[in-house]
Amino acid sequence: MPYQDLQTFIGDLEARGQLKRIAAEVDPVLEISAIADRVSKLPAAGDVEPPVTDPVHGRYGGHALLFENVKGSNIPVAINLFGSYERMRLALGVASFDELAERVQQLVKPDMPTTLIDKIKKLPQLARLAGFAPKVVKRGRCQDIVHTDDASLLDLPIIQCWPHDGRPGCGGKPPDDTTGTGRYITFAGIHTNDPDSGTINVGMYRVQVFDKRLAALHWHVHHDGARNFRKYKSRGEKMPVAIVFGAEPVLTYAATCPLPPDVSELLFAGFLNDGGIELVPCKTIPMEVPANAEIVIEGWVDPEHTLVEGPFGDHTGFYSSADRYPALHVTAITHRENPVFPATIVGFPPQEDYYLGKATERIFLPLLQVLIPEIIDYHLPMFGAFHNCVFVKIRKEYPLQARKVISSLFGAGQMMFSKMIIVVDEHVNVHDEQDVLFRMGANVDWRRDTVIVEGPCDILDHAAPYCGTGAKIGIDATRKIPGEGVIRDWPEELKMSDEIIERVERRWAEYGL
Ligand SMILES: Cc1cc2nc3c(=O)[nH]c(=O)nc-3n(C[C@H](O)[C@H](O)[C@H](O)COP(=O)(O)O)c2cc1C
Ligand SMILES: [Mn+2]
Repeated sequence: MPYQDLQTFIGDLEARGQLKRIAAEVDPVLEISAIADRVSKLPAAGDVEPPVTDPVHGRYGGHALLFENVKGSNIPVAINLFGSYERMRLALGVASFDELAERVQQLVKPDMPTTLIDKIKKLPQLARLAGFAPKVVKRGRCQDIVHTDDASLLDLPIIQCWPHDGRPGCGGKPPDDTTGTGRYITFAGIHTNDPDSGTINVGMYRVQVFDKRLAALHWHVHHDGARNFRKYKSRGEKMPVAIVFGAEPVLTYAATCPLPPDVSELLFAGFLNDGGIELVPCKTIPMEVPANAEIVIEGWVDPEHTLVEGPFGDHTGFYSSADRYPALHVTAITHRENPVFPATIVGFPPQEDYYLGKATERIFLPLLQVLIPEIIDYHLPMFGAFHNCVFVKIRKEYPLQARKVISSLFGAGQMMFSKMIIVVDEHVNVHDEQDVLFRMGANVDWRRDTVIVEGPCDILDHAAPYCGTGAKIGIDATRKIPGEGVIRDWPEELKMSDEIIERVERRWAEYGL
């Protein structure tokens, strides 16, 4: 079973030699970030398990870090906890991501019960599904200590990641009413709800601190937090928001997952946890939060009040521009007796977020296959920073099937942000970047085999002509067959005969090589 709270996870990482404590005093402004950035580029701590097919596996990640002495706060800061394949696997409590992919596949398998006996057989499975729903309990350690009138964001060890963060004018819009500190909450689950259904959404969005009780919430227009916000705004009502640090590590991961809008991350975390997440009611807002969390910030968003948020050194490797985002008015901060404050930084890859993305790549493959069954596998290369590049391997059975896959991906949830999709045939190793780019070089006629379409883009894509919209390219690097435009005789790929390969294998020692 996965860890039930952040500190158990931290303790186990330490026992496994995956975590280092830093006793020296460090500044939350830039210093922690610079250390974490450097560590994330070191070889991964511990023994590297071989089965992962990613060339990045083991090369980066260093250790998880626990800063015990952070200037200006008595709360320690944990960073890079999920920042390697090994730690990401531990956070999810599995031996490999494929184990979870298999469980997801079982869940979506379209074998509807037809007979009464079949229905009865399915009952235990349905009962287990019901067991994944969150459960409300009376007391939670996240409320050991409650600050209301004396609550201050400035008491938390909130970090500044990059030098121009929160300084409009540096790659952003000119300053106006910004008094932002440049300090950002970076690794928390932002709890909002749908005012129609009450369903709680948990999304990981950065939050800039402006003052003791004022912050700005950077949820992208395409994400569920923004969707819930629009509903409150259209009702003319203020919106309750809770910012949650820690809790079950599977929930931190779930907050980054591309789930459909009406599927709560709490339910998905319950599935990953193999048991519902325990929740407690907040003290000052109508919202429920994980009982096992370290720290919770409660507050209200006034739909008419925005702040100039950003710029922020982002996972693209560039600063994302300043823009107006909703203001959060803090009403309470609750926490455990001795809490730990989790943070992350994003920047030039690889960083911690790379491994969160890789877990999602594996775990969500079965769901993508329900939508697009000819997909055998896919790979999001590190240099693509999630949205810039996707390699897809398909079983091609009819002309222009790669185009169909490209169009489907441009319409599939958060895959719609993909800026470049390269499709290859089933015998290609889609995780081998050389192999994929070799096919692209060899098999593509740029006029015949590419498609450029306009559509929604990632908000952080600074090359897109407008914020959030632009062009994406699909590249068909598969072998061409009749019906796919003008093709001459398509040559066979080189392959030695099996008989000779077998002979050379048998005689290898004889050659003295
Ligand atoms: C470290 C990290 C930081 C992120 N920061 C943001 C952010 O500031 N704003 C945002 O909209 N999405 C951000 N994301 C992406 C969302 O968490 C992700 O797309 C999630 O699926 C959104 O969930 P939702 O659709 O329920 O809102 C971040 C992801 C990670 C891993
Ligand atoms: Mn969601």
